[in-house]
Amino acid sequence: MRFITAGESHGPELTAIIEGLPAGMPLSPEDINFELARRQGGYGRGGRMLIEKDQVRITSGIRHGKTLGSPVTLVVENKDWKNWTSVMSIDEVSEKEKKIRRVNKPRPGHADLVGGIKYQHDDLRNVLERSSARETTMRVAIGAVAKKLLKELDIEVAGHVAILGGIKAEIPDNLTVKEIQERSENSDVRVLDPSVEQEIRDLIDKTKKNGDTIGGVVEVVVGGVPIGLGSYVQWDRKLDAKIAQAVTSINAFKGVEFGIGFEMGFKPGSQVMDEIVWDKATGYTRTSNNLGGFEGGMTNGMPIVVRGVMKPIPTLYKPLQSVNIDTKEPYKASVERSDSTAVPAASVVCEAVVATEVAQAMLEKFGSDAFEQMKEEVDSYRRYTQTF
Ligand code: EPS
Repeated sequence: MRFITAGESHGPELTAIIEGLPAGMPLSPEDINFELARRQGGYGRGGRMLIEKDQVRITSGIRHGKTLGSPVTLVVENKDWKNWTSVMSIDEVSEKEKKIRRVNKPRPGHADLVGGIKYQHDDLRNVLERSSARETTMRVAIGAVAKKLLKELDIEVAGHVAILGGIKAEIPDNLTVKEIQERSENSDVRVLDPSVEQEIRDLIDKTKKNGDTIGGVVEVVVGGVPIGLGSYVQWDRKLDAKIAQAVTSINAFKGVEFGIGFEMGFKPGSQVMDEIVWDKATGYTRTSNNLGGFEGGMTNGMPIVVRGVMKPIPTLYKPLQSVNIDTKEPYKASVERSDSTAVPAASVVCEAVVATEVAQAMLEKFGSDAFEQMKEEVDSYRRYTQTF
């Protein structure tokens, strides 16, 4: 399966094309709209989310509720476009009109300056329109399709916020993937620990009042994964490496870890490796999951546990020092409408990108022309791994 996304933040539409889905897989716009709505929620979102109500239009690849095996095209309209028709016009506009909402004071931490230098853009808006996290809408739409495929194969994905603005939410032991889904869904900051919710909301309010922003850490758990997705035989076939790339490709994500992650640097091997047990009912399992479900770049059958860190959003209402690219004079950076935090939404995006990588790995390992055939192969492989 491969995919590509397109679209500017204030352009007419966002688009994604997905190729390589098996034929005969059930898929409806509701499956995708459900995930799009989840991404739009979360305490701390800015004014734009009051304008948008993301709804997908599927324009190819589905007939009578099932995939055809042909490319699936997804389109989401930007409702805000009607306020930007001249600024974002496809057609040439007058020199005077070109100056409206021109960006010439790059924001530190955003792609503005480097993108402008690289693509020789006189107006840095040409950079920020595409480098905007609006793009994550389509990553979530693609992820919704991936999640649908995984769900049909008894693989479940859940995400939650582990840290927001330095406030740590407890992660109770032994929760099932379903329980993680339910708990984070019931929290407007997507934490599993309700006792810190108010403290987090207060911090978001205070941060907003100060014209500042906060980041955090999100965690995604994938349960029901067969043993042996990905491969140790070549560097670019390791599934944990692919997931790491996918996570750090989300806007503002700067780091990723699996299982107990960077804590491994503080512990001896005897406290890190996950001991192997076998049982007739469950096959091979582990007594712990410190490695987050990966050995040698392959899934080991334990839940995948991956965390990503999101930096605070670089658009600050209390702007930082920057330079005017016209005069080279020191200047305060441009202020664009933004969110004080998007970490709860980012946990939904992280679920989507991880699901996309796992779905791709499933399609690589199992016959992927016809979905019914794929399901049979997955079932038979699961029986094989249990008795190996
Ligand atoms: C974003 C800035 C804001 C966010 C946007 C990402 O948009 P605007 O400039 O229109 O207010 O709301 O996120 C989305 C639109 C979205 O759908 O998540 C940015 O600069 O990255």
